[in-house]
Amino acid sequence: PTMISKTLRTIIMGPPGSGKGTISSRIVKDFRLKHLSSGDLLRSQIHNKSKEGLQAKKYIDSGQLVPDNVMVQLILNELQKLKHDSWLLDGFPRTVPQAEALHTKEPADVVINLNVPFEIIMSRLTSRWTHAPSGRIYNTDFNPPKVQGIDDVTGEELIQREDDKPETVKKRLETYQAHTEPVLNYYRNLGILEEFTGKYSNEIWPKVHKFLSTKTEPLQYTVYKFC
Ligand code: G5P
Ligand code: MG
Repeated sequence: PTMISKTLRTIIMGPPGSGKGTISSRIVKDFRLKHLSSGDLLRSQIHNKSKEGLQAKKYIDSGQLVPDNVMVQLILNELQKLKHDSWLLDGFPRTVPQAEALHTKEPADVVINLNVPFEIIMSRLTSRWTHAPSGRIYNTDFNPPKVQGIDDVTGEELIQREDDKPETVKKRLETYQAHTEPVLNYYRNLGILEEFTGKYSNEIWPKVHKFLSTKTEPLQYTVYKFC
């Protein structure tokens, strides 16, 4: 008999620097899900100098949230293109009104929360290097590029995100506590929140893989050395 595979709609949440991008790239390697990162999308809009990008830049650079109406429109528009796909949404929703708008139009099946202690986040972000066009992430301690300052895949330059300066990171963490933590309760009440606690992505990853494998067939399981 042919297996009928239903689409799986997933959200990944967690404070800034908790490893959403890191875990997402592992998920899309091992499962048939399309990754949509609100931050990567905004940064590519800024790079292309689009109207939304120019509007968003001042909020991002100061560690504040882009207004809900802009974000909701942007993300729902992208999700329209993924109607028949399984997806993994990273960085959205970040406020209760965003969560409500998403729930009305494109409800998620599961929400993964990365519960990483605040103390260890600060140093991660200040040593992060990013390949802006693809969103590929490196860290001078955790996963350095083969050549310093250069993307492994394209050979292009890596940049430090404008909002990874210590003062801005502090502001982002405050914004998270004020606006995004309440979203966890929203999903807890819907009964679809799954929490993963740990200090390291390599500690969290096997648990995420195991959990997602109960929801959809994995393509493979990639093991990462613990460090
Ligand atoms: P973003 O882009 O969504 P944040 O702040 O939510 O930004 P961020 O910073 O991208 O999240 P992350 O994806 O959770 O963090 O973490 P990551 O990049 O994978 O890991 C962070 C660093 O730690 C990397 O260098 C990685 O290599 C390293 N690392 C990972 N695991 C480990 C480990 O185990 N050990 C060690 N030592 N290192 C590790 O949003 C940016 C802005 O866009 C706007 C807002 O202004 C926001 O501030 N925005 C929105 N505004 C309104 N509504 C929305 N929905 C919005 N979405 C975005
Ligand atoms: Mg990210």
